[in-house]
Amino acid sequence: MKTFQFMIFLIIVQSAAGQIASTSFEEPLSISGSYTDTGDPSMAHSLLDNSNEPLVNWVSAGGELGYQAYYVPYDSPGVGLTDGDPVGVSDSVATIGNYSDGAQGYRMSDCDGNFILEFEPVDLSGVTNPQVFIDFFIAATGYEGDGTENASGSDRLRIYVKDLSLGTEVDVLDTTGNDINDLGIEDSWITGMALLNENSQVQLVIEARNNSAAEAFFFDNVRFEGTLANTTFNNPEISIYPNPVKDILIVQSNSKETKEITIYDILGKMIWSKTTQEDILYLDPWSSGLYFIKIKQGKHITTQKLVVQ
Ligand SMILES: [Ca+2]
Ligand SMILES: [Ca+2]
Ligand SMILES: [Ca+2]
Ligand SMILES: [Ca+2]
Repeated sequence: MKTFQFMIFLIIVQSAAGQIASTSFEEPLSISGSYTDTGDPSMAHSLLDNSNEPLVNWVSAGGELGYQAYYVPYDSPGVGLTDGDPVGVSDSVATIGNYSDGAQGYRMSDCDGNFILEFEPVDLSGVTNPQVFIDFFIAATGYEGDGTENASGSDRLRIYVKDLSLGTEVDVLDTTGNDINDLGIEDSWITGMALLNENSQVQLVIEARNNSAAEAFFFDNVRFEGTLANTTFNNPEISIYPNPVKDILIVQSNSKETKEITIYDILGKMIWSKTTQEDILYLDPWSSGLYFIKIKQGKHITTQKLVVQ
């Protein structure tokens, strides 16, 4: 019961709408031409970037979200991406006229198998009303089959978000069960979206199956949005930073009075406590996630969400 009351108290936090993570595929260098897989097309494997070929992977440097590409063969394997295909980061607009945001996007064409793109997981700790958006463009052509078979005559596009905390999935788009041509979603940029779960770790995934140069899927402007808990205290005399925090937390105050600092886990269980006059706290290596920090200084008591990376 105490825990329950504690949680209600904590709902009174200032907040601000914002973008949590995004990519517009603008950071990687765009390289023209085809990508040629050097792996075995009869085996599922992660795709490697090759020199002087379009990049299929990206490691985030703190700006745009990263992503990793994989290939999964048909049940009866075809040539896959070993024959050289237009996939990966591109600035080519020959088919589409323009990208939906900026000069570059990501394309998946003539895969002769399944092209899987997994984005870097996104932490939704402390984010309320989280949502994901992604723009996609499906080139107008004669797709075959309804996508229910893992075969060359069964084109398919699925965009979904894995909730890594709950083990669930939510679709942004799934053409499985339909001939893509029957869905009326070709030849224009469409913004897909899905509602996500608060306080989860989530991962956007694209699964594309197509098998001709005319069959091409394009993607741009991926963004995770939501309302972020504010990192400033209601009490202006005390501030904490950074938040998210790794191991060193600064608790700064105008007053020189002793601070009683207590950290709780998400269930309201106290996991750490210290009475100090120092401003610098060296935190224990807790698992990443959402915590609450309570600071009592003289008559002031203030509680705030704390995200540990
Ligand atoms: Ca872009
Ligand atoms: Ca191919
Ligand atoms: Ca068709
Ligand atoms: Ca096809």
